[in-house]
Amino acid sequence: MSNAMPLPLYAIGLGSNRRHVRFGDPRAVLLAALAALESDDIEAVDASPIIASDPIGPSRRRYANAVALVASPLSPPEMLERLQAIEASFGRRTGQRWSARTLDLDILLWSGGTWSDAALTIPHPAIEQRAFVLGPLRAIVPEWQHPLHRRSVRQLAARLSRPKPVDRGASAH
Ligand code: A4P
Ligand code: MG
Repeated sequence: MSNAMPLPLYAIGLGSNRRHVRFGDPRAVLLAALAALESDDIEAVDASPIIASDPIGPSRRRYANAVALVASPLSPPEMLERLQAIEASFGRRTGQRWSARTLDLDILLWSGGTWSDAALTIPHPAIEQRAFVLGPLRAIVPEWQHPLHRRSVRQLAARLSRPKPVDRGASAH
């Protein structure tokens, strides 16, 4: 019976742009985070290569980014809670107060489709705008259909990297 249903799949986005006192540079932080994700109830299925990406937003430091594909019976809120516990365990610098997080873990996609409550939105709303998400995602699940855009990860990545057409809104009529 327990094998009747495949476990839900989650695509988890990993990002870091700070050194960790023990693990080292952001790339090493992500390797440690990938290992920390695995547990009794989270099975690692695949992981993308780790990429270096230019920062989007206020920070000046370059990021390391990756995406992990995991199988887990956890519900989305339970998965978020787990990810936040892992983030917290990476966020502390020895001998100091809690500092800026070294690790950001986001739920990007879930095989159950969509989820929306005050604390959690799946798919992650910024996927389609972020090359540092779509690139690693395409490396492991190119055919995964985004449940709202009805396009595959491969198509979303191609759209993002394509030069934008000139807006001819007014003259189009
Ligand atoms: N939340 C809602 N939906 C989700 C979801 N699908 N997965 C809520 C995870 N969390 C979700 O997140 C704030 C709250 O979002 C959570 O408490 C949860 O209830 P956070 O990670 O604590 O805060 P944040 O990091 O400020 O938000 P977010 O959205 O993760 O930040 P961003 O916008 O992702 O900014 N540039 C590059 N190149 N690479 C990066 O990885 N990352 C950021 C982080 C900015 N620029 C970057 C990168
Ligand atoms: Mg986050």
